[in-house]
Amino acid sequence: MTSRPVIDDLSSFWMPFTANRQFKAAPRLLESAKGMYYRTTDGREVLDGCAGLWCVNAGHSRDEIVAAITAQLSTLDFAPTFQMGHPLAFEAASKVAELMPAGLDRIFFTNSGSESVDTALKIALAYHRARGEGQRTRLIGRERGYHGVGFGGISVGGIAPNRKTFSGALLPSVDHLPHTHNLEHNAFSKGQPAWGAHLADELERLVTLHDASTIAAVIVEPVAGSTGVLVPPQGYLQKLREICTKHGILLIFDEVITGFGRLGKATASEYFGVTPDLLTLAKAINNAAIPMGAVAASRTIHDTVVNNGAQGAIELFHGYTYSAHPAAAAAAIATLDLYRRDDLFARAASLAPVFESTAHALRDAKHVKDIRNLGMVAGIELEPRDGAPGARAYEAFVKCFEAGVLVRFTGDILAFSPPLIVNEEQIQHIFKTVRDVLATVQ
Ligand code: PXG
Ligand code: PLP
Repeated sequence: MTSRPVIDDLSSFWMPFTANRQFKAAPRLLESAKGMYYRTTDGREVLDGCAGLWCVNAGHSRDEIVAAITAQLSTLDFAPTFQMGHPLAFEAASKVAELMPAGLDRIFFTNSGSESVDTALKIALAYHRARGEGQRTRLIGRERGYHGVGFGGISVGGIAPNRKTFSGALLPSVDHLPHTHNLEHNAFSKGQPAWGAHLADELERLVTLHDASTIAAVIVEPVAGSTGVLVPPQGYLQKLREICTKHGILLIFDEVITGFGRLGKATASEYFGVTPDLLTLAKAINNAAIPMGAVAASRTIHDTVVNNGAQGAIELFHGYTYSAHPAAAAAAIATLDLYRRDDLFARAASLAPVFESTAHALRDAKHVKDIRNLGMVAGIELEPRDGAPGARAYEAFVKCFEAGVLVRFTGDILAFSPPLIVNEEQIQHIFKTVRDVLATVQ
């Protein structure tokens, strides 16, 4: 591939979730990618330890996906899906539905995880209204939850900096469960921690406080990703499911990160054996080749909303210009075929034990305070530097990048979620690089 000159004006692009001034003073630019590797604008190979942003589960620039998108763009670039359709939209929905837990086979397409979350919250309200319980408008999220950046998502979300600036304009009638993270009880847990299922009982407290008749839905990430890999305690999700069912509250699993093989099954729902009523997707749905997200709804929810509309009337006043965009739909079909052909979810399941032991081998590395993992996700929490929270993990992230390994960091937690095509040697290399880097970090 020919190298283009690095652009010298970085000022126009206002970068998302970035320290803009710091970045532009010392940029890190990626120019191409193939399989497990990025290539930087200065020609260095960087092993991808986090699947881009937890999204490129089949590895980069896969020929089958690229070919599907290219062919689609020259055949049908765009078609409306408001009162119109195109075949790939329906085919992509059927393929997604096949991978969902039994009963969640009605698929609403969006363009991102944030849109999926806001869509799921709105569907929950629409469902209750359609069945004559329109007073159920309260939404329950969880501390430390990340549900994207829409007003709905930050309202149910529980990451303080994402909410603070906008606190006066968040949705009314929202409450939060406590998060499940507890190092006193669960430090260095491998897989699901033993302690903490009782934290789901806090939902009963919120039901008593607000009354079930006011609560529409509970939304949680089955495994919280963005906030630093928080693995649910054994039995916790089952309990949440029981309490929601008992009180007629919808359970939404935000599977934007866990969707499509991250835990070794298509969904976390399948992995844990707990079925929500609504399930949000994005990221790996089409290997992140074109923006796309989706909400999988139970047939009951779909039928209640759709069958309650008057004949000839729109049943749900919601949708995006690019819902089921032809190129995104083509990419999704090609991606889901690829996952199946290469048996990537089973591959993730079979790599998970090596991934776990390799991650936990860093227990005695400098600054390490906790290591946690499930499937092909791991988090390494560092002792924060005195008076400078986040600075140590940032330094580790930059040094790893310079050493040729891309990791994510959030606060003082390093997160790992490589493409599912990763091999054992690459897993060893990722964690060895982190160990070596941590030894040099102040
Ligand atoms: N829900 C969950 C559970 C997510 O992880 C979103 C919603 C929002 O998706 P969009 O496509 O609107 O970004 C996410 C996104 C990180 C990181 O490094 C995580 C996300 C996005 C960017 C960075 O932890 N998660
Ligand atoms: N703003 C304006 C003025 C619009 O016309 C539209 C869509 O028609 C939107 C926002 C929403 O855009 P999208 O459908 O891509 O979410």
